[in-house]
Amino acid sequence: MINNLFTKIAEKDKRSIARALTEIENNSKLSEKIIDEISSSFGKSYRIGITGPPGAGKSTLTNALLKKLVEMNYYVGVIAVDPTSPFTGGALLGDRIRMSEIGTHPNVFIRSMASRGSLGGLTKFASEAGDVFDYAGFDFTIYETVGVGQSELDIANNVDTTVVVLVPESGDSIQAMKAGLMEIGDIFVMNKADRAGADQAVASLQFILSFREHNENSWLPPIIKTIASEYKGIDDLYNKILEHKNFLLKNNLLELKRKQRFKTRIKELISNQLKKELWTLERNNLLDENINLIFEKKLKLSTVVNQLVNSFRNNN
Ligand SMILES: Nc1nc2c(ncn2[C@@H]2O[C@H](COP(=O)(O)OP(=O)(O)O)[C@@H](O)[C@H]2O)c(=O)[nH]1
Ligand SMILES: [Mg+2]
Repeated sequence: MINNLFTKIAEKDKRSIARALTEIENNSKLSEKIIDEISSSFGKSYRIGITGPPGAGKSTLTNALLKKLVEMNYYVGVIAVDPTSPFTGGALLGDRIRMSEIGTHPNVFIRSMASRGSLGGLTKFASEAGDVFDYAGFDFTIYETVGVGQSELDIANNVDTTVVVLVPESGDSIQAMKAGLMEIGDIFVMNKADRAGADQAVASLQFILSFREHNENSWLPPIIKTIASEYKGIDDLYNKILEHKNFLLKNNLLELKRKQRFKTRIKELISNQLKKELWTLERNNLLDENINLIFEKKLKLSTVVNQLVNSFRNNN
């Protein structure tokens, strides 16, 4: 049964891919088996993160990039983690129709996620979904995320190239700087270049980026002007993504990044497992009692910590 599922995924069967993603998302009984199988083949699918403020044009850009990749006969998986995304039904009808059009193309698989639940769960799902696309033999995985919080930084750690999308509105770059987007971008896109002030916005972004730490060996993030709604600048974006990929390959950074991601994931899984085992009802009760004793100055904090750690160790 499950072997049949893997065969089907490897044949890029959309229903089987969807099924695997659902099992993983629901943390079902099968999910562990699926993850074990698919994570053994990681490496082929190139992961692109597209992030930026709401309304910057991330979905429009994703759509345009999808069109370009499909024209080149690539297979692409998309994970959209954006409550306002057309993928999740939050935006204008026109966008939604455009998106679902490309979504029915045989080379494209789109999965949307509302950013509910824990951040850890979100990034776990995002990276495992990437593994499913990888297993299916997809060439690219695109993640669309709203760049406003920690989850985006986590997702940036889980992709190979991070594209930060901004628009020529006053203060947009400053906002992005505050949100930490300046640090994570490998490529910056000034979208809506049809609007006034695009060149000034690029210049001020360039100025801000010049403060980013770099040396002669580091990648200098380019800024690209696009009009995503008119499919303009998309070739540039595509070429810069490939350039960044080649840069990573040339410097042996791609494999390093992937190994690092894998290590972080395994560590997280172990921490979660240990946490579950540690915080039994018994130890939770013990902690409650001891907190009172700390308040009454009858116990030291470090004593309580050591006691709990030791009780865990002795039981294992
Ligand atoms: N003028 C202009 N509008 C654009 C451009 N790209 C996207 N839009 C529009 O901006 C709005 C928000 O785009 P969307 O892709 O949903 O942004 P997201 O929230 O970042 O995903 C939509 O109405 C798009 O049609 C562009 O390059 N120029
Ligand atoms: Mg969107």
